[in-house]
Amino acid sequence: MKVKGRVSSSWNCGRHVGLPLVFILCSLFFAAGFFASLFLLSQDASMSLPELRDRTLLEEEEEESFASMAHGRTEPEQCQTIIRIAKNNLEPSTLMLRKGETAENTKGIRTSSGTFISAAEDKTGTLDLIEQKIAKVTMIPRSHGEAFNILRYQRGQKYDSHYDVFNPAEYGPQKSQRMASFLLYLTDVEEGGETMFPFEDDNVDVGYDYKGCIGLKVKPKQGDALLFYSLFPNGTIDVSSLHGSCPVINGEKWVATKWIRDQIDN
Ligand SMILES: O=C(O)CCC(=O)C(=O)O
Repeated sequence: MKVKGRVSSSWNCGRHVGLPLVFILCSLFFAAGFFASLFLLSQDASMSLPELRDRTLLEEEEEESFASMAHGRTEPEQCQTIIRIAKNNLEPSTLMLRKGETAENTKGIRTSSGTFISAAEDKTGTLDLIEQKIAKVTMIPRSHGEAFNILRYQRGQKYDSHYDVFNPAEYGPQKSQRMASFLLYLTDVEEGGETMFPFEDDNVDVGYDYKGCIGLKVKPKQGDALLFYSLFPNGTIDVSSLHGSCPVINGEKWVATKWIRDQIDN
């Protein structure tokens, strides 16, 4: 009771300093809070992901994170080179089909264009350098990586949420699995085109509309890279790795994806 009395007396300062001053101060506090929250909301969601670096240097708590980011580690010229070599070979992106699925009944799920290029095919040596860096940060040998899938999303194009691993119960027996995915953003995107993780941090919503653009959204920025794992060390699927690409609203999105398998990729 005593404490209560003291608190209420301090809040009654309006009687001494006058209501107009109290009103002005309250308005100032409200405005400051309002603009601070707008500023925080406008921050890139990737800020909450730990920095991607040599994994031996990760703090214990960061090791538990399912995804991490590297900011601006690839030069704009290198990004441009990759786009230039991919540009003339683009074809509509395809999907691995589950039992019962056909190209027709899955139309619209993945609407980007893309092409596969291995580091050996790139005479400029750019993909070779990037592949070396990927092997270093993931500590998984290059022989486990598939060829780069270079993707272009134009306005309105997207990839609905999906897993990169192929659950044998849905896709049949698999020789190996995509255990990790490394995405290198080759362009900024004016609006939209975020990589989204609807179930980030095990925040699983079974009623989720898998076509929605929700959850943790990573805004593409040229030269940034995103790494996430789809399998736990015991080989089971991490549900948090559900991800997709929100539709591009303005601009064009280019991204180089490297899928890394749990076995040598032939
Ligand atoms: O484009 C993206 O941001 C995500 C790409 C993706 O999900 C994939 O290639 O599996």
